[in-house]
This record gives sequence, structure tokens and C-alpha cells, in this order.
Amino acid sequence: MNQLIASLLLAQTRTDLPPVAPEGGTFWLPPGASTAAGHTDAVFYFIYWVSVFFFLLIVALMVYFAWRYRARTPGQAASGQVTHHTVLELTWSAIPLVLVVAMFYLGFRGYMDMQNPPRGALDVRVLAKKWDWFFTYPNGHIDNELHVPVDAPVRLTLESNDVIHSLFIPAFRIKRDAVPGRYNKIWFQARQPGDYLLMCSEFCGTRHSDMQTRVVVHPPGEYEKWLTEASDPFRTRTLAEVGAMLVARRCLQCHTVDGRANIGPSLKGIYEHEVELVDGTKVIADDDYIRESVLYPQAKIVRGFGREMSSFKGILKDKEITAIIEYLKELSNDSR
Ligand code: HEC
Ligand SMILES: [Cu+2]
Repeated sequence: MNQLIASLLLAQTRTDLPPVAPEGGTFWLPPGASTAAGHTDAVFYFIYWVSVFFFLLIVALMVYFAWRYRARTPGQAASGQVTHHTVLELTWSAIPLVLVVAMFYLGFRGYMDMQNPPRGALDVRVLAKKWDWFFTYPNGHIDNELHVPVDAPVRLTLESNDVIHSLFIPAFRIKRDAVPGRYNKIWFQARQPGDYLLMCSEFCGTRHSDMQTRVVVHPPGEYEKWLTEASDPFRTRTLAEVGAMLVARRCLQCHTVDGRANIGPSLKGIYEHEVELVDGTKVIADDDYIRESVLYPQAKIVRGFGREMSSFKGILKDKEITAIIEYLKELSNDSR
């Protein structure tokens, strides 16, 4: 049940995702928004229409022959046996050969383009981790969304922390696995500003289907603005607001802010309140206690809970921990 509440809470933070099938696409494909789309779609439709043509031709001939050469009287013997027809056999080998070589050529040319990013591409590192995406920008900022400028080549270097994931941006027609222990690369150039869906397309466990986020393609000049602002969330927000953001991103897998216990205790109403530990001692959850809980979670274990929390040392900066404390303070004020 707690798991369910946790996944509902997580799902709540994801309501602003762009739709899976945005308007303006075809029955098979969403609108193409990258430079790779024209080419990929051409190969797709070439193979598609060749398949449709031969499917109809073969089924029609099959039905026609079954009718044309049916037995007219019960037990009627076949009129003759054709074993061999050189011209026919050469034709039905040569035409498919030409077609599959064309498919190979078109596909391979596009594949090589996709493999080799142009010089000067913007580098973004991607870490896939159960069940979220972490994008590291050239200035070191880490975000859960992929933000890029329009009309500029972007190179993604993918790695995974746990199992195999796969980064898929349908509107850009790109997909590449994120594999533990190696780096994979893929690049794209977005043609249209807007929001696009990015998802994991390799089944990676219980919450695989939640492993989705947005690609935001910024109009000229806006990407730099976004990066400056996102790199310093404190510039435009109060400490408590930043704290709320951090808790939503890093802590709600295990904690809640509504008073209900999950894998860990609820964070609502703990600030400067008494907490009972496993050994029976009681402590007050003041600033130092919360800081210690975040950096050295094993130091004091709350009664009735396990040791699932791992340290955020090196992940959260001092200022961010202060922001979380401010937010927890606010949560306790609300409950009074
Ligand atoms: C993997 C699950 C998990 C994550 C993620 C996690 N915690 Fe915890 N947390 C726990 C568990 C379990 C406990 C109870 C056992 C203990 O005291 O270590 C706990 C205890 C705490 C306590 C003590 C609570 C009390 O009632 O005294 C605080 C404070 C806390 N966590 C803060 C955080 C913050 C802030 C984050 C995010 C930056 C976070 N935790 C992320 C599992 C987690
Ligand atoms: Cu995944």
C-alpha cells in the first residue's frame, strides 16, 4: 500500500509531460521535429509501401489461383506439372534483390549520419538510473529534463548506473541504449521549439513506465538564459521553495509530506519535534539532526523503520540541505 501511495505521489509530479501522440503526425508516426526525421520517415514509408504492395499482390494472386485452378469435378487429376520456369524465377529473385539493396543503402546512409555528430555539437551527458534521467550540462548543472537550443547539433553521451535503459525521443526519431559500464553516443538537431516526450524504451523494472521526462527545445537565445537560471535555483526562489523542489526530486520515493509513513517516516511535522530511535532514546529533530539524517542516515535510526536511506554526501550541497531544513520547518508550521 505504501508503495502504491509513493508511486501515486511520484506520478503527481509528472502531470506536465507532453502527450505521447501530439497532433499533426500520421497514423504511424508523431510529427518529426529533428533533422533526422525526414530521412528516417522516408525509409520507413518506403519499406511500408513495398510491404503493402507485395502483401496485396500475393494475397490477390493466391485467391485468384485458388479459384482459377480449383477442382471442377470430385477427384479431378491435375492437368500437368510445371517444375521450372527460368525467366519467372530470375524475375522474382531480381526484383526483391534490388528492393532490399535499396532499403539497405537508404537505411545505412541515414544510420551513418546519426552515428557521427557534426563538429562543435553541444555536449550533454545522460545518466539513466532506476527510474529517472539525469542530464549534465557543460557547466556542471544536473537536471531531470533535457533542454537544448533549436537548430543546433546536440551530442548525448549515455551511461547507466544499474540496468540497461534506452533513451527514446519519438519526435526526433532517435533511440539509444544506456548500458552500465560503457558510454553510448547519439546526436540530434531539433528543428522546432517546443516540448517533446523523452522515454525509456527498455523494460527496466517496476516503474519503467514512469521513466519519462521532457525535452524542451528553446527558441534562439533562450537556452543560455534557461541554463543560467536553472544552474542557480536560489536566484529566483526562497530557500523553502528550493527545499520543496529538492525534496520532491530526491526524497519522495521513500518519504511523504502528508503525514503518512512510507519506506521512511513522513517529513511533515518532524521539525523540532521529538523522535524515538530504535534504541529507545528520544531526540529532538532540530537542524543538526536533519542535517545528520541526510549526510549520515545510519547514525540514528528512527524506531519502526529500516536502514534503506543512503547518504546524500556529495550529492546535496550545504546550501541545499539548509533549503531542505527550511522547507521541513514550513511543513511543521502548517501542521500546528
Ligand atoms: C531509499 C529511501 C530513502 C530516501 C531516498 C530518503 N530517505 Fe530519509 N529515511 C529513509 C528511512 C527508511 C528512514 C528511517 C530510518 C532512519 O532514520 O534512517 C529515513 C529517515 C529520515 C529522516 C529522519 C526522520 C525522522 O522522523 O526523524 C530524515 C530527516 C530524512 N530521512 C530525510 C531525508 C531527506 C531530506 C531525503 C532526500 C534528500 C531523504 N530522507 C531521502 C529512507 C529514505
Ligand atoms: Cu529504464
